[in-house]
Amino acid sequence: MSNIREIAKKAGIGIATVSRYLNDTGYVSEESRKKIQKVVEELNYTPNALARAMFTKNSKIIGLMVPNISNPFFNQMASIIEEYAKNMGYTIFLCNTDDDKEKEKNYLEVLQSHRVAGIIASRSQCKEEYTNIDIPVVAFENHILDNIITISSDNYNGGKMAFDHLYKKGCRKILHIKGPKSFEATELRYEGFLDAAKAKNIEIDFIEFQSDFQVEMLEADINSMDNISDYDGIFVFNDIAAATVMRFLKKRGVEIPQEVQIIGFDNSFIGELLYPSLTTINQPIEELGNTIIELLIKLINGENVSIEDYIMETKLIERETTISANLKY
Ligand code: XLF
Repeated sequence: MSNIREIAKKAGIGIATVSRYLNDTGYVSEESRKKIQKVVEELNYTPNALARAMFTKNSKIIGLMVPNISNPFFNQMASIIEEYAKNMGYTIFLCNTDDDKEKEKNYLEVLQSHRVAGIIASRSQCKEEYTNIDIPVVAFENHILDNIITISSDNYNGGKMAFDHLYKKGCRKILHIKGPKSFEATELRYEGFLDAAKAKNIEIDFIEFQSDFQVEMLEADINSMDNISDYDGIFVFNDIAAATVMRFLKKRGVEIPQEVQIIGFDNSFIGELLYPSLTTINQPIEELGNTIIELLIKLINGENVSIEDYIMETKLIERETTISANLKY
């Protein structure tokens, strides 16, 4: 017998009413409330955390939606958020959306029905779906609605830095491998990169990847690039895609950085594990993760938080995929 049935039977009240009371989803007379509460106490009914959350409307669970958990950047970020949340007494409910609007919509419903205390929406593909949500939400990278805070790195400036670095290292025939159009962050990287190139009168070739990390997809994108070795500099929109590009080049016998220099974006842990190690633009993952969860908890606690864009500084991390000397032309 389920708990709810047991309570209903003992209290002599319909299951629907008990459910309405426990879930706070509709009218229950004062008399029935008292009866149900009495049975709850008699049965020593100890709801699990989730049920307690439904019961008290005050869960200590935070829904963390990530677009791609197999991307090292997002698994690093999830760990940082989890650690901070744990120290504040919260548990993370992890949802992997795969950048899929339908999956995100479903998770949003699940999180609401589980009465989570707050939601972190990373690289959201939805907008109006968030309109009537009465749970605090913060966004990472993609903007959702005007009343939702967005946190991100300074992607535009990061894109500029990536170009300036390749240029300083002597690259003149440059390719940018950009992210999908629905990623606001990588669109800004692309714009920053292009603007910096324009300022130096350099034409950039570019191609667009369909995903930020699904090996088969990245490899399919790369395999269509016959002339990739014609370039002397490549800026790839994130580190994990840069790793795939490096593998492809090395399989073709192209020397990195002697023949082509590569720069990624993220400074996630894989950059240092690659050979040669990856020059990249640092996103301050720790600061981003901590800011996201800190702001969300403030909102949960009803503290005053300014609704604006929170943008964290990016910086260049020089490693072995770009040459060590600055070339002067
Ligand atoms: O959404 C962007 C694309 O990929 C994100 O910041 C990342 O760089 C993480 O790898």
